[in-house]
Amino acid sequence: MKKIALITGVTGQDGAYLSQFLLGKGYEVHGLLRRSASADVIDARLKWLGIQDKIHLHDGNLTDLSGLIRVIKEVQPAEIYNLAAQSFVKSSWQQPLLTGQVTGIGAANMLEATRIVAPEARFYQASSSEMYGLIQEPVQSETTPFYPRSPYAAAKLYAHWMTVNYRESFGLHASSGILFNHESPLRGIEFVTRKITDGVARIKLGLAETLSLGNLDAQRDWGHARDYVQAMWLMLQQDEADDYVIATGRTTAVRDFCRMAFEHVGLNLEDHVRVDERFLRPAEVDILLGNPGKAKDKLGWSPETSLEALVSEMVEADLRRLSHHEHL
Ligand code: NAP
Ligand code: F7E
Repeated sequence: MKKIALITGVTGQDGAYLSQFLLGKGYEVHGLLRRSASADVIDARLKWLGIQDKIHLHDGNLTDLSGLIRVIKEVQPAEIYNLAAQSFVKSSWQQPLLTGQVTGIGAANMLEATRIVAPEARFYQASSSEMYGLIQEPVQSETTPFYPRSPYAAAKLYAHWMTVNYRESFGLHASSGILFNHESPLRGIEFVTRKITDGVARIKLGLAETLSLGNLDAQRDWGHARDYVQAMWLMLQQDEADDYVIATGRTTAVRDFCRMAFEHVGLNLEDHVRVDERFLRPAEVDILLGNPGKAKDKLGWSPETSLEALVSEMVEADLRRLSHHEHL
C-alpha cells in the first residue's frame, strides 16, 4: 500500500519540490489547488519538474473549512503538509487582512479539519524565520523569542502557536518547521533572489540594461528549497512531533548575492543596479541567521547546496528560460 500525502500549496515552490521528493519515496501525492482563471499556467512548476500528471489535484481553498474537511475525508492522508500561504512579505502590508485569513486562519482551518476527520494524520506547518523579525539573539534557534515585523510574520506566528496548541491540546502529531529563506529556479519572480537572477539573465542577453532593487543591506540565511523539503518529511517521520529551525548557518547581504549573480555572467553589479525606494518596506527585517543544530542532531539533516551553487543554478536556469521563451 502506498503512503498517502496531502500538500496544500502544491503549485508553489516548496509544494513542487516536496511532491517530487515524496513521489521518489513511493508516496501517492495529493494536492490542494485553488481555482484560477489561468488554469493553463497554474501548474507550471509541477510541469517544470515533469511531475504534473503524477499528482492528484483537488479543488479547495485554505479559507474554506468545509472544503478542506471534504478533501481530507476523501484523501485520508497519512501525512499533511500545510504549505499554502500568502507568502510575499511586501504584499502583506497591502493585503494585511487577506494575509491573516490565508496565512493565519487558513492554517487553523487545516488543523481543525485534520482534528475532525484525520486526527491520526501527521501534520506539518510551514513556519518562518520572519517570525524572529527584529532579532532578539544574534543567531536564532528554537528557543529565541519571536518579534514579528510584518502582517505576514504576525499571521505566521498565530499559525505557529496554533500548531503547538493543537499538539498540546489534542495530541495531534503536528510539527512546525521554522524555515529560513530557501530559493531555487522555481522561486516566485517577486522574491529578491529570483528577481536578481532573472534580471542578471535579461541584462546578459541584452533584454534589459538595469535592475531596480530596494534595501541592498538586508541579510538573509539562504538555502536551497530542494534540501529544505527533505527536512519537512524528516520531521513527520519522528515518533514525537516537535519544532525545528531549518537554516544553513550562513548569512549574506542582498548586495553580495547580487554581486555573485552578476559575476557569474562576467558583469559588474555597479554598472546595472539601481536602488528604487518603491521596493523598500515599511518595517525591515535587517538580518537573519539560523542555527540548524537541533535538526542536525535529531533529524540527521544538513543543507547540501552551497550558496555559490544555488546562485549559479538559478542564473543558468533563467538564462535558459529566457533563451527558450519558457514560462515561469
Ligand atoms: P509560494 O511559492 O508562494 O507558494 C504558496 C502556495 O500557496 C501556492 O501554491 C499558492 O497557490 C498557495 N495558496 C495561496 N493562497 C491560497 C489559498 N487561499 N488557498 C489555497 N492555496 C493557496 O511559497 P513557497 O516559497 O513554496 O513557501 C511554502 C510555504 O512555506 C509558505 O507557507 C511560506 O509562507 C512558507 N515559507 C517559505 C519560505 C521560503 O523561503 N520559501 C521560508 C519559510 C516559510 P497559487 O499557485 O494558486 O498561487
Ligand atoms: O526579501 C530585500 C527585502 O522578498 C528578502 C518569503 O519566502 O522568506 C521570504 O521573505 C530581502 C528583504 O524575502 C528587494 O527588503 C531588496 O530584506 O526575497 P524577499 P523575505 O521577505 O525574506 C521568508 C523566510 C518567508 O517566510 C517568506 O514567505 O531582500 N530586498 N530589494 C528586496 N526584496 C524583494 N522582494 N524585492 C526587491 O527588489
